[in-house]
This record gives sequence, structure tokens and C-alpha cells, in this order.
Amino acid sequence: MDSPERRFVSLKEAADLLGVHYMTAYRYVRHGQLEAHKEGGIWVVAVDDLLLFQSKQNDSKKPLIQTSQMIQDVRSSIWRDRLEACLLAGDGSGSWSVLEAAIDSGAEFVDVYLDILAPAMAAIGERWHAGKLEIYVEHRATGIATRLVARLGAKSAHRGRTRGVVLLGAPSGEHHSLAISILADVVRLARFEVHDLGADLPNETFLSAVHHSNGILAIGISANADESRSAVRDLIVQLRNVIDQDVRVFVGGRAINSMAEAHQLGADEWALDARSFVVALDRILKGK
Ligand code: B12
Repeated sequence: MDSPERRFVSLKEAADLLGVHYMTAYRYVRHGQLEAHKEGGIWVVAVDDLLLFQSKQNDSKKPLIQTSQMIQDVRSSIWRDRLEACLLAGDGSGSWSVLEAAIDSGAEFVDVYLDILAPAMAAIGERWHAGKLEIYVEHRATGIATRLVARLGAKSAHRGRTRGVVLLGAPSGEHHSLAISILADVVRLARFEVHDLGADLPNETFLSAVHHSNGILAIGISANADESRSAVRDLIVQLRNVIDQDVRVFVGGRAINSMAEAHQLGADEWALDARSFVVALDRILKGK
């Protein structure tokens, strides 16, 4: 896999974290004070650059947003390392205890999924890629992670009205279902109704699910293995025959790295991760 990732937030999120209006944050970018670049038409800012910007602002006596954010990041990395160690050791109950401790110490569910569990799995994937891991260890860790997600999902579930239906799945030949489960829970936490169809789904099954779902806001197709791209393209061609024009088709996952690639596969949109996906869904909902 790639080198350890930098975390990015949208400029809107950056503005919220800084406690300023979006246009103010945009001005920082225009004036070269804050590093940002465009991804799929959306300005994004690396968290490191945001923290650097903030530290430079210290003198101006503005309240420091994210001393707490920095602390949170450091905490997350500690929990993530502990979780990774438990997952590698095949220690299921220890793994759950790490997540419980993180939650007890104030971590949000979204952060547990995305800043602790997902990076711990990514680190295990890197070890596997570097040939430093027996393959069974990765499979065992995935089994534990799947059970962790089930427990987290039960703990974080909420009742009440939802804001629209989002269908998630992966096409035939694509076996990474854990990523979809995590994505699904994070989108649920943002109060969307998610139909998680899982991985390795024949096209006709996907189409049938679409046919039987009312009020679909968006469809998200996940692809983590590079060889799944053509299956994604095929699926989207078929989906176009059955979906309403205003249903947005998203693609995402480790095999798809930009909006341009998403468009080449026939999708309307791409999102880097679950947080940006939720931001995009919010935007679509507002435009309705
Ligand atoms: C567990 C795992 C497996 C398990 C999957 C079991 C399961 N039930 O899910 C098994 C063992 C089956 C497996 C198989 C393979 N794997 Co694998 N796997 C992983 C691993 C370690 C974790 C995946 C995971 O669940 N991560 C947790 C998720 C939540 O993290 P995430 O990727 O950051 O997810 C975010 C985004 O991707 C995004 N996202 C994901 N989907 C979507 C969809 C939409 C619409 C949107 C908007 C966003 C979005 O949002 C998520 C949340 O923020 C990853 C390593 C990694 N970096 O993740 C490798 C990894 C994905 N696998 C990889 C590979 C190469 C394979 C194999 C080809 C290996 C092989 N030679 O057999 C096969 C492919 C099988 C297939 N055809 O699908 C590579 C993929 C590289 C690439 N791009 O091609 C990775 C990155 C490992 C590596 N470092 O090289 N794998």
C-alpha cells in the first residue's frame, strides 16, 4: 500500500475547526496563508497544514481550535497502536477493551471507526504488503475487526427519522466487505438510512436491491482491489438503466484515487473516505 497517509479535511470542515466562516478560510487560501488544493472540485486541507496554520496564528490571540484536536489525534494514535497490537496477537477481547477504553475516554464513535480501527487495519495491510506478516494473521485480524464493527454498530445505533436512503455495496469479485460495513456505520451515524449490500455482489442482485428501495439519495460502490475497476464500470453501466437521474452514484475505496478516475468509471462522484462521503451526502441533500 501507499506510504502512511496524510489526513485531509474539506475547507468547510477546516473553517469549522478554526471557528471562522467558510469565506474567511477561503481568503486564507487565496492569500497563501493556508495550504489547500482541489480534489474533485472541493478544496481540501491537510490536517498537518491546518495545525501549522493554527500554530502561526497563536500570536493573534485567536482561541486555538484544535489544541484539543491535536490531543485527540495523539490519543487516537495511541489507541490505534494498542488495537493493532491486539489484532496482530489475535486477541479479540483485548481489542474490544481498547475500543471501550477509547470510548470511555471521550472518543466519538466516528473517530473510533476512522481514526482507530481503519488505520489499525491499514497498518496490518501494509505489513502484509511488505511481506512481514503471515497471511493467516491478517485474516484472523479481519475476523476480529468484523466482530468489533458489529459490537460498535449495536452500541452506536440510533432510532428516529433518517435523512435519505444510501445503498452501499461492492461488485462481483471485490471481497473487501469490512470497509463497506465501516462506511455504512459512519453514514448511519450521520442519520442516513443505509442498505449495506456487502461485497462480491452480482450485478443483477445489486439492480434488484435498487428496484426494491424507495427514496434512494445515493448509491456508493466500493472497490479496494485494483482489479475490481472494470467490474465497477460494468455495474455502473447497468445501474444507469434503472436509476432515476437524480440518484448520485459514488465510487470510493483504495482502488479509486480521484474524481477523474471516478468519472472514467461512469460515476458522478468520488469521496476519499467516510467523512468526505458524509459531507458530499449533506451537500446533495441541501441541493434537493
Ligand atoms: C482486510 C483486507 C482484506 C480481506 C478482506 C476481508 C473483508 N471481509 O473485508 C481479504 C483477505 C479478503 C483481502 C483480500 C485481498 N486484498 Co485486501 N486488504 C485488507 C485490509 C488489510 C483492510 C481492509 C479494510 O477493511 N480496511 C478498513 C477500511 C475502513 O479502511 P479504508 O480503506 O480506509 O476505508 C475507507 C475508504 O477506502 C473509503 N471507502 C471505501 N469504500 C468506499 C466506497 C465509497 C462509495 C466511498 C465514498 C468511500 C469508500 O471509506 C472508508 C472509510 O473511511 C486492506 C488494507 C487497508 N489499507 O485497508 C487490504 C487491501 C485493501 N487489500 C489489498 C489487496 C491487494 C488484496 C488482494 C488483491 C490480495 C491478494 N493478492 O489476494 C485480495 C483481493 C480480493 C478481492 N478481489 O477483493 C490491497 C489493495 C491495493 C489495491 N488498491 O489494489 C490493500 C490496500 C493492502 C495493501 N496494503 O496492499 N483483503
